[in-house]
Amino acid sequence: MVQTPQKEETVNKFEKLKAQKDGLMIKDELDYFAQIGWEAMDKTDLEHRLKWVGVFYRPVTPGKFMMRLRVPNGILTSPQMRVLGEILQRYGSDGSGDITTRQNIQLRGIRLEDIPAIFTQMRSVGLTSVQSGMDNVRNITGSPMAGLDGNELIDTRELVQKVQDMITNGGEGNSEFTNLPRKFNIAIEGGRDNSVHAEINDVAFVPAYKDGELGFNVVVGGFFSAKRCEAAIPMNVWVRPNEEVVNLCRAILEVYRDHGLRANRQKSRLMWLIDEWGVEKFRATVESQLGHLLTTAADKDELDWDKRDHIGVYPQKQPGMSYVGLHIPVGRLYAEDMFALARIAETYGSGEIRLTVEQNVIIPDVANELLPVLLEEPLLTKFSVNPHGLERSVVSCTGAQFCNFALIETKSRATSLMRELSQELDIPNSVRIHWTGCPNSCGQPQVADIGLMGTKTRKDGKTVEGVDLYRGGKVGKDAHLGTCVQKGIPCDDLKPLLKSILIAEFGAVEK
Ligand code: SRM
Ligand code: SF4
Repeated sequence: MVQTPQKEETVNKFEKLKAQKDGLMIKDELDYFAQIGWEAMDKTDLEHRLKWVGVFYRPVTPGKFMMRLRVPNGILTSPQMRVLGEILQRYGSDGSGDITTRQNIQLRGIRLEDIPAIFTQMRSVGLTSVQSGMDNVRNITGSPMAGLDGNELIDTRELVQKVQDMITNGGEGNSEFTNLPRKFNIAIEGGRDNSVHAEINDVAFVPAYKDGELGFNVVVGGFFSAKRCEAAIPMNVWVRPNEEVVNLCRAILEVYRDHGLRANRQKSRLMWLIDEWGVEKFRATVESQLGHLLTTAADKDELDWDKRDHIGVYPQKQPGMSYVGLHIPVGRLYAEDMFALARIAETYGSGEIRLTVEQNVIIPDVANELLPVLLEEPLLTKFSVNPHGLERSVVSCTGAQFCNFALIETKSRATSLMRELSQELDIPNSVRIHWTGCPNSCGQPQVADIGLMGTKTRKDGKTVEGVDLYRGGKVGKDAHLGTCVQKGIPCDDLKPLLKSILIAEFGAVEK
């Protein structure tokens, strides 16, 4: 069962609040909160515990909450997308939705008094937001092409769902895993191109053949934080693509919950425990938690392709079918976009809508003869299948519009700067540019060709918004993290700098 920290003097504020009342208990108080209103709520419940049900108080927009869902493997049905649109519609211009860097959706503008009704609506279509914030396991990512890709090795969909169900008790909440030392990220990759960024997860499964049998090698400890960023390291374990994955996730989470470091929140992610123990002891402790020995890792994994962005039209393994990847600028959706996506998915596809960690959308299962009509849909002028190379691969975290950690505005700045640059430059290939508003790195600048991390800097004697420049992030096969190469560039000076990098290194030419 849930462990609380051993020594009184080592207890930080967050451990105290979890020990006082488990965040999940909030679930039974939502009707009451809706009656009394957010201003009358206990401050700790408001600012922290609500996150256990995926509801985030936003100090930037008091009274308008953010709701973070869980979208396992990034797959939604059109009725689910329509329900999300209906929820947002109520909030008019305040209501928007963002596709996140974990293949997930966050809704904005939500009022506390509506939350009980929203949860009822969500439950009616099988959606949950439980355990999506604070010291819980985040949305579990999986191959966006699962079940569609002719070159796929393992279909990740059922596995991701099973792991989520284990952790969340089928979406209802599971107090076994609501008091982890810190957040926890899990990814399951079934293809060759490492579409989930396995290396930046606390636990990731990557396809590998062991003695001719297909399963997963397991890597552990990847994470980003303001203090430290690390790529995951091999756990020297191989598992079959079945219950073994679920059981291993459970055992790792139990070990992390019961032994993870809790004194200093800056040193609580899984890698800090692995540092302290060494990976051999970590592995042995997981084995004893499981009650059996684990199989040693296969010599090599099968991640041997460059990463694909899935934007455009591509054939599926099902004959006569294609999937259509739409570019959603910085992941932002409004209610009417959600309704249009739901309609398009039903009219031309199987009703399924998939999300990617690049904050884009895939409509699968489109019969090839319907493609010409689909490509004429008005929505595709907004969400292009063929965006300019500079707009195509922009990823951005939330930034100052809604996030109180932000040091700069990101989404609107990223959109306008990339639009300006794409009007001035021709470029042969897309360039992966990731914006993140602060060192927490939600926008993953370390995986980008060009990563931009918000900071404050000085210009003409004044403090201004600026960025630290990251370079060298490599994704797909042989992924490795980029590093900071230049600090404190005022945002006003960024355009000429980016232009010179794009011309010198990415083959861009002035129009
Ligand atoms: Fe994040 C905290 C947004 C992916 C590292 N992240 C936050 C908060 C909750 C802070 C807050 O309370 O305001 C942000 C909410 C802002 C808002 O209103 O949207 C926030 N993180 C996001 C999202 C929405 C960025 C996006 O625009 O896509 C992503 C939601 C993912 C999801 O669906 O669950 C998001 N965050 C990430 C990632 C990327 C990833 O998972 O691949 C990271 C780095 C990877 C990692 O965690 O190892 C990330 N977020 C953080 C951290 C630093 C964690 C640490 O160990 O220190 C924080 C701060 C914290 O947890 O204390 C943070
Ligand atoms: Fe907020 Fe910073 Fe994360 Fe951006 S990187 S969403 S600014 S916490």
